[in-house]
Amino acid sequence: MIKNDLFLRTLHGESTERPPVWFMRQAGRYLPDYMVLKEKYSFFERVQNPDLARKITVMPIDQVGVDAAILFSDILVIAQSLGLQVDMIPEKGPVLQTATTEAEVAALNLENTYEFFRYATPAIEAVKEGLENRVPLIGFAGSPWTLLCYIVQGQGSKDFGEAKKFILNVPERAKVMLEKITEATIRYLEIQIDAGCDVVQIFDSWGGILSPTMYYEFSLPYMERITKAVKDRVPVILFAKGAWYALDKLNATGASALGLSWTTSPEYARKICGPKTIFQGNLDPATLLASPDVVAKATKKMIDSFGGQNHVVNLGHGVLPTTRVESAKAFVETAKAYPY
Ligand code: 1CP
Repeated sequence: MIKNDLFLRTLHGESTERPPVWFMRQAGRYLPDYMVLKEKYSFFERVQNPDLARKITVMPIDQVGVDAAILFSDILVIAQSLGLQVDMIPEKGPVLQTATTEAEVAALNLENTYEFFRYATPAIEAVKEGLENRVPLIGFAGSPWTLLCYIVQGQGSKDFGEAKKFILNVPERAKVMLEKITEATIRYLEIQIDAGCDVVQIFDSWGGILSPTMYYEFSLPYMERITKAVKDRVPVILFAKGAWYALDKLNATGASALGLSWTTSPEYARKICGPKTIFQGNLDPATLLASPDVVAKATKKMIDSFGGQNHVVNLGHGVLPTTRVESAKAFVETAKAYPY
């Protein structure tokens, strides 16, 4: 039914003629046409208005030729669905109403999930229409730990010290919060799948700032629950940035593929998980700041080091806002010209 199903075939473990390619944060950030819409409409208008969500999500398919689309939205919608105010401040990033006290955590509201996400179904249906079955659509959510980071810290941070202090000082309260986020996330992913998302990815962007012991207690079990809840419906990709030490355990969750950040070598990942695990990644996003010929060489070398097959070509984290379209295209075209 989907014309270019290279990405889906790879996630199902089939051997393919070449690796599929897409990149994290491809739907916003750097395309000039996106910048025009960014000037005109607020962030959540772009997410919730079906016509804008469709335009933005489809843009990288038409303009850079990737093999999969990722829904234009944000991981922080889960915080909104729990009743917290989220403001996207231009040039600064998100600022959230925090929840840290016992009463604030108890007030995180799971009653309103379906009402809050009423916008999502028409938005996703519009995106699917815009894609005309050309490529699969990836739905996504943040991991519960990564959401807790923002809900406790109230904004981005280099070390998320407040979030770590919270799980250390009041671990039981933290687990109440993680449970609620997990439940809201499962519901939201089900909505995305019902509306037509073909694959889902969980972004554990701040997984790698935890020690292994803390990771196994505060992140992994919740990612595993989410994976088990939806994996029989669509393939699940787990991207735990920097959590190289947990690859074996992430691999045992039943996820279809594991995303790798650029600080994990493909050789190491293969040694831990074996040749059958499907990896996604992992070019350093800063590489795309270089000239197109440098990008092409680095991309080819990266693909070589995965050893052929069972690989989705991607970056090791989101594309940087200053990336030039020519360099993004060189990345995509190198993957497309890579014969197995
Ligand atoms: O108006 C704007 O352009 C604001 C910038 C922006 C955009 C384009 C934000 C604020 N979110 C998004 C979209 C977004 N976020 C997508 C959509 C698809 C795409 O761009 O391809 C996705 C998948 C995300 C996911 C996301 N949001 C993550 C996980 C991935 C990652 O990069 O680690 C995280 C951590 C966020 C939080 C967030 N939202 C926005 C910003 C600037 C941030 C980071 C805040 C910080 O920690 O400093």
